Amino acid sequence: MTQATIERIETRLVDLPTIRPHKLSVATMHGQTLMLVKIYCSDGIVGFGEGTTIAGMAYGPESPEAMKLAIDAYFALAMLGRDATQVQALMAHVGKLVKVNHFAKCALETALLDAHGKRLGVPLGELLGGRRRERLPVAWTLASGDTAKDIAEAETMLEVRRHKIFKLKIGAKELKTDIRHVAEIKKAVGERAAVRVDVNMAWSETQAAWAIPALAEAGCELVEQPVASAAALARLMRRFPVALMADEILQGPESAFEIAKHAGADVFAIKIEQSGGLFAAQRVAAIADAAGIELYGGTMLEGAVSTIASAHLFASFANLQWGTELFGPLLITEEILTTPLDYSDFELTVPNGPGLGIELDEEKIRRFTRDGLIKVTK
Ligand code: MUC
Ligand code: MG
Repeated sequence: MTQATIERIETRLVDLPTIRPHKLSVATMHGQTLMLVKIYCSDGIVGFGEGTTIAGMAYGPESPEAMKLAIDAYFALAMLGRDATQVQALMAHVGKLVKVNHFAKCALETALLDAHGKRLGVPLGELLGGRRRERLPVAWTLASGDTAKDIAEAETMLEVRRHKIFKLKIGAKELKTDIRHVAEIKKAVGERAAVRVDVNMAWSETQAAWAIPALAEAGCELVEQPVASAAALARLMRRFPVALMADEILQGPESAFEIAKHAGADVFAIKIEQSGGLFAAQRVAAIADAAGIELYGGTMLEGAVSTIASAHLFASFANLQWGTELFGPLLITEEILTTPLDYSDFELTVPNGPGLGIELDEEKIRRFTRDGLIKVTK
Protein backbone atom coordinates (compact mmCIF):
# COMPACT_ATOMS: atom_id res chain seq x y z
CA MET A 1 0.00 0.00 0.00
CA THR A 2 1.36 3.40 -0.95
CA GLN A 3 1.84 5.68 1.97
CA ALA A 4 -0.29 8.76 2.28
CA THR A 5 0.00 10.93 5.33
CA ILE A 6 -2.41 13.42 6.83
CA GLU A 7 -1.41 16.98 5.91
CA ARG A 8 -4.29 19.11 7.12
CA ILE A 9 -7.62 18.77 8.92
CA GLU A 10 -10.22 21.45 8.39
CA THR A 11 -13.50 21.82 10.28
CA ARG A 12 -16.49 24.11 9.80
CA LEU A 13 -19.97 24.58 11.21
CA VAL A 14 -22.75 24.77 8.65
CA ASP A 15 -26.11 26.06 9.91
CA LEU A 16 -29.07 24.93 7.83
CA PRO A 17 -32.79 25.58 8.38
CA THR A 18 -35.24 22.67 8.70
CA ILE A 19 -38.31 22.45 6.43
CA ARG A 20 -40.57 22.77 9.51
CA PRO A 21 -40.13 22.74 13.29
CA HIS A 22 -39.19 19.19 14.36
CA LYS A 23 -40.66 18.45 17.79
CA LEU A 24 -39.11 15.82 20.05
CA SER A 25 -39.90 15.22 23.71
CA VAL A 26 -36.55 16.86 24.59
CA ALA A 27 -36.70 19.95 22.35
CA THR A 28 -37.98 21.53 19.14
CA MET A 29 -35.51 21.87 16.28
CA HIS A 30 -35.71 24.76 13.84
CA GLY A 31 -32.43 24.06 12.12
CA GLN A 32 -29.58 21.60 11.98
CA THR A 33 -25.88 22.32 12.35
CA LEU A 34 -23.47 20.12 10.45
CA MET A 35 -19.89 19.98 11.72
CA LEU A 36 -18.08 19.15 8.49
CA VAL A 37 -14.53 17.86 8.55
CA LYS A 38 -12.15 17.65 5.60
CA ILE A 39 -8.98 15.58 5.82
CA TYR A 40 -6.31 16.53 3.26
CA CYS A 41 -3.81 13.74 2.51
CA SER A 42 -0.32 13.92 1.02
CA ASP A 43 -1.44 12.02 -2.12
CA GLY A 44 -3.86 14.86 -2.95
CA ILE A 45 -6.93 12.97 -1.76
CA VAL A 46 -9.47 14.74 0.44
CA GLY A 47 -11.94 12.87 2.67
CA PHE A 48 -15.18 14.26 4.13
CA GLY A 49 -16.77 13.50 7.47
CA GLU A 50 -19.67 14.97 9.45
CA GLY A 51 -20.86 15.27 13.02
CA THR A 52 -24.33 16.38 14.09
CA THR A 53 -26.36 16.46 17.24
CA ILE A 54 -30.08 16.76 17.78
CA ALA A 55 -31.28 20.06 19.24
CA GLY A 56 -27.90 21.29 20.45
CA MET A 57 -27.10 19.57 23.72
CA ALA A 58 -30.66 18.49 24.55
CA TYR A 59 -30.19 14.96 23.18
CA GLY A 60 -26.57 13.89 23.42
CA PRO A 61 -23.31 14.69 25.16
CA GLU A 62 -21.49 16.48 22.31
CA SER A 63 -22.41 19.72 20.56
CA PRO A 64 -21.25 20.58 17.02
CA GLU A 65 -19.15 23.36 18.55
CA ALA A 66 -17.52 20.92 20.99
CA MET A 67 -16.76 18.48 18.15
CA LYS A 68 -15.10 21.23 16.15
CA LEU A 69 -13.06 22.40 19.11
CA ALA A 70 -11.99 18.88 20.06
CA ILE A 71 -10.83 18.17 16.50
CA ASP A 72 -9.04 21.51 16.06
CA ALA A 73 -7.34 21.46 19.47
CA TYR A 74 -6.72 17.76 20.14
CA PHE A 75 -7.55 15.22 17.42
CA ALA A 76 -5.68 17.11 14.66
CA LEU A 77 -2.44 17.08 16.66
CA ALA A 78 -2.74 13.34 17.18
CA MET A 79 -3.35 12.71 13.47
CA LEU A 80 -1.17 15.12 11.46
CA GLY A 81 1.74 13.40 9.69
CA ARG A 82 0.36 9.91 10.33
CA ASP A 83 -0.46 7.22 7.76
CA ALA A 84 -3.96 7.92 6.42
CA THR A 85 -4.30 4.47 4.83
CA GLN A 86 -4.35 2.46 8.08
CA VAL A 87 -7.73 3.71 9.25
CA GLN A 88 -8.35 1.29 12.13
CA ALA A 89 -4.80 1.64 13.49
CA LEU A 90 -4.99 5.42 13.30
CA MET A 91 -8.36 5.56 15.07
CA ALA A 92 -7.01 3.23 17.77
CA HIS A 93 -4.05 5.58 18.27
CA VAL A 94 -6.39 8.57 18.48
CA GLY A 95 -8.60 6.66 20.91
CA LYS A 96 -5.72 6.38 23.36
CA LEU A 97 -5.17 10.13 23.33
CA VAL A 98 -8.79 11.30 23.33
CA LYS A 99 -11.42 9.62 25.48
CA VAL A 100 -15.09 9.19 24.47
CA ASN A 101 -16.03 12.02 22.00
CA HIS A 102 -17.89 9.45 19.92
CA PHE A 103 -19.44 11.91 17.48
CA ALA A 104 -16.14 13.66 16.66
CA LYS A 105 -14.41 10.29 16.25
CA CYS A 106 -17.13 9.16 13.87
CA ALA A 107 -16.70 12.29 11.74
CA LEU A 108 -12.93 11.72 11.51
CA GLU A 109 -13.22 8.00 10.81
CA THR A 110 -15.78 8.71 8.07
CA ALA A 111 -13.40 11.22 6.45
CA LEU A 112 -10.53 8.71 6.57
CA LEU A 113 -12.72 5.99 5.03
CA ASP A 114 -14.03 8.37 2.35
CA ALA A 115 -10.44 9.29 1.46
CA HIS A 116 -9.30 5.69 1.45
CA GLY A 117 -12.21 4.54 -0.73
CA LYS A 118 -11.36 7.34 -3.19
CA ARG A 119 -7.70 6.26 -3.08
CA LEU A 120 -8.57 2.65 -3.89
CA GLY A 121 -11.36 3.59 -6.31
CA VAL A 122 -14.00 1.65 -4.35
CA PRO A 123 -17.23 2.63 -2.55
CA LEU A 124 -16.80 3.10 1.21
CA GLY A 125 -18.92 0.02 1.88
CA GLU A 126 -16.25 -2.18 0.28
CA LEU A 127 -13.93 -1.20 3.14
CA LEU A 128 -16.57 -2.52 5.55
CA GLY A 129 -16.88 -5.91 3.87
CA GLY A 130 -19.08 -5.02 0.92
CA ARG A 131 -22.76 -4.27 0.48
CA ARG A 132 -25.49 -6.89 0.67
CA ARG A 133 -28.19 -4.58 -0.68
CA GLU A 134 -28.29 -1.62 -3.09
CA ARG A 135 -31.29 0.15 -1.58
CA LEU A 136 -32.53 0.79 1.94
CA PRO A 137 -36.09 1.33 3.19
CA VAL A 138 -36.36 4.77 4.81
CA ALA A 139 -38.82 5.77 7.53
CA TRP A 140 -40.00 9.38 7.96
CA THR A 141 -40.55 11.08 11.29
CA LEU A 142 -43.85 12.89 11.77
CA ALA A 143 -43.03 15.54 14.36
CA SER A 144 -44.87 18.76 13.55
CA GLY A 145 -46.59 18.59 16.93
CA ASP A 146 -50.03 18.65 15.30
CA THR A 147 -52.06 15.54 14.43
CA ALA A 148 -53.83 16.98 11.37
CA LYS A 149 -50.57 18.36 9.95
CA ASP A 150 -48.87 15.01 10.54
CA ILE A 151 -51.66 13.16 8.73
CA ALA A 152 -51.41 15.55 5.79
CA GLU A 153 -47.62 15.07 5.72
CA ALA A 154 -48.02 11.27 5.82
CA GLU A 155 -50.51 11.40 2.94
CA THR A 156 -48.06 13.41 0.83
CA MET A 157 -45.23 10.98 1.57
CA LEU A 158 -47.41 8.03 0.57
CA GLU A 159 -48.60 9.76 -2.56
CA VAL A 160 -45.10 10.59 -3.80
CA ARG A 161 -43.94 7.09 -2.72
CA ARG A 162 -41.15 8.43 -0.50
CA HIS A 163 -42.03 6.81 2.86
CA LYS A 164 -44.46 4.19 4.11
CA ILE A 165 -42.99 3.79 7.59
CA PHE A 166 -43.78 6.62 9.98
CA LYS A 167 -42.11 7.26 13.30
CA LEU A 168 -44.07 9.54 15.62
CA LYS A 169 -42.29 11.61 18.20
CA ILE A 170 -44.24 11.51 21.44
CA GLY A 171 -43.56 11.94 25.15
CA ALA A 172 -43.93 15.70 25.57
CA LYS A 173 -47.70 15.64 26.12
CA GLU A 174 -50.13 13.83 28.43
CA LEU A 175 -50.13 10.06 27.85
CA LYS A 176 -53.75 10.00 26.72
CA THR A 177 -53.17 12.87 24.28
CA ASP A 178 -50.17 11.08 22.80
CA ILE A 179 -52.07 7.81 22.45
CA ARG A 180 -54.96 9.57 20.74
CA HIS A 181 -52.45 11.22 18.37
CA VAL A 182 -50.93 7.84 17.43
CA ALA A 183 -54.33 6.17 17.05
CA GLU A 184 -55.64 8.94 14.76
CA ILE A 185 -52.59 8.77 12.52
CA LYS A 186 -52.69 4.97 12.31
CA LYS A 187 -56.40 5.09 11.56
CA ALA A 188 -55.76 7.58 8.73
CA VAL A 189 -52.95 5.60 7.07
CA GLY A 190 -54.40 2.15 7.82
CA GLU A 191 -52.63 -0.78 6.20
CA ARG A 192 -50.85 1.54 3.75
CA ALA A 193 -48.14 2.37 6.28
CA ALA A 194 -46.43 1.19 9.45
CA VAL A 195 -46.59 3.39 12.54
CA ARG A 196 -43.91 3.43 15.24
CA VAL A 197 -43.18 5.82 18.10
CA ASP A 198 -40.08 7.31 19.69
CA VAL A 199 -40.53 8.55 23.26
CA ASN A 200 -36.92 9.73 23.64
CA MET A 201 -36.81 8.49 27.28
CA ALA A 202 -39.67 10.75 28.43
CA TRP A 203 -41.68 8.17 30.41
CA SER A 204 -41.27 6.57 33.79
CA GLU A 205 -41.51 2.79 33.90
CA THR A 206 -45.07 2.87 35.22
CA GLN A 207 -46.15 5.36 32.56
CA ALA A 208 -44.62 3.10 29.92
CA ALA A 209 -46.32 0.01 31.35
CA TRP A 210 -49.66 1.83 31.12
CA ALA A 211 -49.12 3.39 27.69
CA ILE A 212 -47.52 0.59 25.66
CA PRO A 213 -50.57 -1.73 25.59
CA ALA A 214 -52.68 1.24 24.48
CA LEU A 215 -50.17 1.99 21.71
CA ALA A 216 -50.29 -1.66 20.62
CA GLU A 217 -54.08 -1.48 20.57
CA ALA A 218 -53.82 1.64 18.37
CA GLY A 219 -51.76 -0.30 15.81
CA CYS A 220 -48.27 0.89 16.72
CA GLU A 221 -45.69 -1.83 15.95
CA LEU A 222 -42.53 -0.53 17.66
CA VAL A 223 -41.79 1.62 20.70
CA GLU A 224 -38.38 3.30 20.76
CA GLN A 225 -36.65 4.20 24.03
CA PRO A 226 -39.79 4.73 26.14
CA VAL A 227 -37.77 5.04 29.37
CA ALA A 228 -34.33 6.38 30.21
CA SER A 229 -32.92 3.44 32.12
CA ALA A 230 -31.59 0.24 30.58
CA ALA A 231 -32.82 -1.73 33.62
CA ALA A 232 -36.37 -0.39 33.26
CA LEU A 233 -36.39 -1.14 29.52
CA ALA A 234 -35.29 -4.70 30.26
CA ARG A 235 -38.11 -5.09 32.80
CA LEU A 236 -40.63 -3.91 30.19
CA MET A 237 -39.47 -6.53 27.69
CA ARG A 238 -41.79 -9.40 26.67
CA ARG A 239 -44.79 -7.88 28.41
CA PHE A 240 -46.42 -6.40 25.30
CA PRO A 241 -47.27 -7.47 21.75
CA VAL A 242 -45.01 -4.74 20.28
CA ALA A 243 -41.25 -4.58 19.83
CA LEU A 244 -39.16 -2.38 22.14
CA MET A 245 -36.15 -0.60 20.69
CA ALA A 246 -33.05 0.77 22.41
CA ASP A 247 -31.61 4.06 21.16
CA GLU A 248 -30.15 6.52 23.68
CA ILE A 249 -28.90 3.74 26.00
CA LEU A 250 -26.91 2.28 23.12
CA GLN A 251 -23.56 4.06 23.25
CA GLY A 252 -21.23 1.66 21.47
CA PRO A 253 -20.17 -1.99 21.76
CA GLU A 254 -19.80 -2.14 25.57
CA SER A 255 -23.32 -0.87 26.18
CA ALA A 256 -24.63 -3.15 23.41
CA PHE A 257 -23.06 -6.12 25.18
CA GLU A 258 -24.62 -5.12 28.54
CA ILE A 259 -28.08 -4.71 27.00
CA ALA A 260 -27.77 -7.99 25.09
CA LYS A 261 -26.62 -9.81 28.23
CA HIS A 262 -29.80 -8.80 30.03
CA ALA A 263 -32.12 -9.34 27.03
CA GLY A 264 -32.78 -5.61 27.35
CA ALA A 265 -34.26 -4.82 23.91
CA ASP A 266 -35.92 -6.48 20.91
CA VAL A 267 -34.29 -4.08 18.46
CA PHE A 268 -31.18 -1.86 18.39
CA ALA A 269 -31.33 1.53 16.66
CA ILE A 270 -27.76 1.63 15.45
CA LYS A 271 -26.29 5.08 14.93
CA ILE A 272 -22.75 5.52 13.64
CA GLU A 273 -22.10 8.65 15.71
CA GLN A 274 -23.54 7.33 18.96
CA SER A 275 -21.58 4.09 18.47
CA GLY A 276 -18.28 5.98 18.07
CA GLY A 277 -17.77 5.39 14.35
CA LEU A 278 -18.49 2.90 11.59
CA PHE A 279 -16.30 0.08 12.87
CA ALA A 280 -17.75 0.43 16.37
CA ALA A 281 -21.27 0.38 14.89
CA GLN A 282 -20.31 -2.76 12.99
CA ARG A 283 -19.37 -4.36 16.33
CA VAL A 284 -22.71 -3.28 17.82
CA ALA A 285 -24.47 -5.03 14.92
CA ALA A 286 -22.41 -8.20 15.47
CA ILE A 287 -23.39 -8.26 19.15
CA ALA A 288 -27.06 -7.80 18.23
CA ASP A 289 -26.91 -10.61 15.67
CA ALA A 290 -25.24 -12.94 18.15
CA ALA A 291 -27.88 -12.15 20.77
CA GLY A 292 -30.84 -12.48 18.40
CA ILE A 293 -31.60 -8.75 18.67
CA GLU A 294 -33.02 -7.20 15.50
CA LEU A 295 -31.56 -4.16 13.73
CA TYR A 296 -32.70 -0.73 12.64
CA GLY A 297 -30.51 1.87 10.94
CA GLY A 298 -30.85 5.01 13.05
CA THR A 299 -29.96 8.64 12.45
CA MET A 300 -28.73 11.66 14.36
CA LEU A 301 -30.69 13.69 11.78
CA GLU A 302 -27.48 13.88 9.83
CA GLY A 303 -26.79 15.70 6.59
CA ALA A 304 -25.73 13.95 3.39
CA VAL A 305 -22.22 12.97 4.50
CA SER A 306 -23.09 10.98 7.63
CA THR A 307 -26.34 9.77 6.10
CA ILE A 308 -24.43 8.17 3.26
CA ALA A 309 -21.69 6.87 5.55
CA SER A 310 -24.49 5.19 7.53
CA ALA A 311 -26.07 3.90 4.31
CA HIS A 312 -22.84 2.19 3.28
CA LEU A 313 -22.64 0.51 6.68
CA PHE A 314 -26.31 -0.50 6.94
CA ALA A 315 -26.17 -1.89 3.38
CA SER A 316 -23.43 -4.26 4.59
CA PHE A 317 -25.39 -5.63 7.57
CA ALA A 318 -26.39 -9.29 7.48
CA ASN A 319 -29.71 -8.33 9.09
CA LEU A 320 -31.65 -5.09 8.88
CA GLN A 321 -35.10 -6.29 9.94
CA TRP A 322 -36.59 -2.84 10.64
CA GLY A 323 -35.09 -0.82 7.76
CA THR A 324 -33.62 2.63 8.33
CA GLU A 325 -34.55 6.22 9.07
CA LEU A 326 -31.88 7.83 6.89
CA PHE A 327 -34.02 10.83 5.96
CA GLY A 328 -31.85 13.59 7.52
CA PRO A 329 -31.00 15.40 4.25
CA LEU A 330 -34.74 15.67 3.50
CA LEU A 331 -35.41 17.55 6.75
CA ILE A 332 -33.22 20.49 5.76
CA THR A 333 -34.18 23.13 3.23
CA GLU A 334 -30.89 23.22 1.35
CA GLU A 335 -29.43 20.69 -1.08
CA ILE A 336 -25.72 20.56 -0.29
CA LEU A 337 -24.78 17.97 -2.93
CA THR A 338 -24.09 18.64 -6.60
CA THR A 339 -26.22 15.57 -7.41
CA PRO A 340 -29.09 14.95 -4.94
CA LEU A 341 -29.48 11.55 -3.31
CA ASP A 342 -31.95 9.12 -4.86
CA TYR A 343 -34.94 8.72 -2.55
CA SER A 344 -37.57 6.90 -4.57
CA ASP A 345 -40.09 4.12 -4.19
CA PHE A 346 -39.80 4.31 -0.38
CA GLU A 347 -36.06 3.63 -0.46
CA LEU A 348 -32.65 5.32 -0.64
CA THR A 349 -30.09 4.14 -3.20
CA VAL A 350 -26.60 3.55 -1.81
CA PRO A 351 -24.19 5.51 -4.05
CA ASN A 352 -21.72 3.61 -6.19
CA GLY A 353 -18.84 6.03 -6.68
CA PRO A 354 -15.50 5.83 -4.82
CA GLY A 355 -15.54 6.64 -1.09
CA LEU A 356 -18.88 8.02 0.04
CA GLY A 357 -19.78 8.44 -3.62
CA ILE A 358 -21.18 11.97 -3.21
CA GLU A 359 -19.93 15.42 -4.17
CA LEU A 360 -20.52 18.44 -1.96
CA ASP A 361 -21.65 21.77 -3.42
CA GLU A 362 -18.80 23.84 -1.96
CA GLU A 363 -20.37 27.18 -2.89
CA LYS A 364 -23.62 26.32 -1.10
CA ILE A 365 -21.72 25.11 1.94
CA ARG A 366 -19.65 28.29 2.03
CA ARG A 367 -22.85 30.34 2.05
CA PHE A 368 -24.15 28.59 5.18
CA THR A 369 -20.84 28.28 7.02
CA ARG A 370 -20.87 29.97 10.39
CA ASP A 371 -18.45 32.81 10.95
CA GLY A 372 -16.94 32.00 14.36
CA LEU A 373 -17.66 29.27 16.86
CA ILE A 374 -20.64 30.67 18.75
CA LYS A 375 -24.05 31.44 17.33
CA VAL A 376 -26.64 32.94 19.65
CA THR A 377 -30.15 33.22 18.22
CA LYS A 378 -33.54 33.42 19.78
C1 MUC B 1 -33.94 9.68 17.60
O1 MUC B 1 -34.16 9.80 18.78
O2 MUC B 1 -34.03 8.59 17.10
C2 MUC B 1 -34.23 10.14 14.60
C3 MUC B 1 -35.30 10.50 13.86
C4 MUC B 1 -35.80 11.67 14.41
O3 MUC B 1 -36.74 12.32 14.02
O4 MUC B 1 -35.09 12.00 15.48
C5 MUC B 1 -33.99 11.16 15.55
C6 MUC B 1 -33.47 10.87 16.86
MG1 MG C 1 -34.62 7.67 18.99
